[in-house]
Amino acid sequence: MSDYSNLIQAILEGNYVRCVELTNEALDEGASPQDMVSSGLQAGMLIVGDKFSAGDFFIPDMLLAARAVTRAMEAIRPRLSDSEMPTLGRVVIGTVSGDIHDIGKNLVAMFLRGVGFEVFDLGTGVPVARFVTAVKEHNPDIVGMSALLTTTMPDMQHVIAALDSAALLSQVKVIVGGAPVTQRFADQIGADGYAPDGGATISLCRKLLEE
Ligand code: B12
Repeated sequence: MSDYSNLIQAILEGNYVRCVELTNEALDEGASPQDMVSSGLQAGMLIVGDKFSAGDFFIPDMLLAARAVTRAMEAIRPRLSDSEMPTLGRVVIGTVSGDIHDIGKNLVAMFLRGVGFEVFDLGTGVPVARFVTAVKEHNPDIVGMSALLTTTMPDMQHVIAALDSAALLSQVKVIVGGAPVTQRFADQIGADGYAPDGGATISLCRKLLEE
């Protein structure tokens, strides 16, 4: 395994030019693309997530780091087939029906992609039935729902009930989030987890997949 400390430093600095340079240099020197993704890019993004959760990083820092990782990933992609791409798991995510807020949901999706989850983003105003068909289509490990309105939060429970009726609930872990959502609400509706931000969502998803 190579030393990716410079690459990780460039990610933390949000320096995408340096990040792509270091990626290409390492590839030219024969570094393994898989190793670079998992020990370099994903490892760097995990640190970014922790710093965001700890309040040391803010949304702009996170966006810059995510851009650096995305650009480096673009350089690596042609050298990896889909099956070689290290993936931590599959996540279907969407904002529930009647709700058009997507900034937080997009951030969460970006965080998860950054650390190596395969994310299927269903967008906003996602009807209950669409979550169910998406689980059948994509066979995810995790279903994530976002709600920013107190009036749309109850839909999360409807999705859980619909997954249960379709006998799909035992196959997935359900996580919920959004400004009005709390751990208490998540427990009440029978969700498997709640996270207050993107960094915490990474830890939550990793923990749920270890169970
Ligand atoms: C931006 C915004 C809008 C934008 C949305 C743009 C967009 N593309 O998203 C616009 C202007 C369109 C909008 C519209 C409306 N809005 Co608005 N909006 C906001 C505002 C100011 C910020 C939301 C935001 O983006 N925050 C930043 C992100 C990063 O934070 P976040 O969403 O909470 O996400 C983080 C976490 O919650 C978590 N997370 C989020 N999703 C998920 C999912 C999972 C699975 C997990 C684990 C974690 C997680 O991680 C994220 C990243 O750290 C909030 C105020 C607020 N303080 O929340 C009001 C707010 C949510 N809106 C509100 C309202 C009322 C509306 C409208 C009804 C207004 C109107 N009368 O038309 C409409 C709703 C239309 C609809 N049907 O949805 C109210 C809701 C009140 C309530 N109690 O329900 C709020 C609270 C404002 C207020 N104080 O009154 N809004």
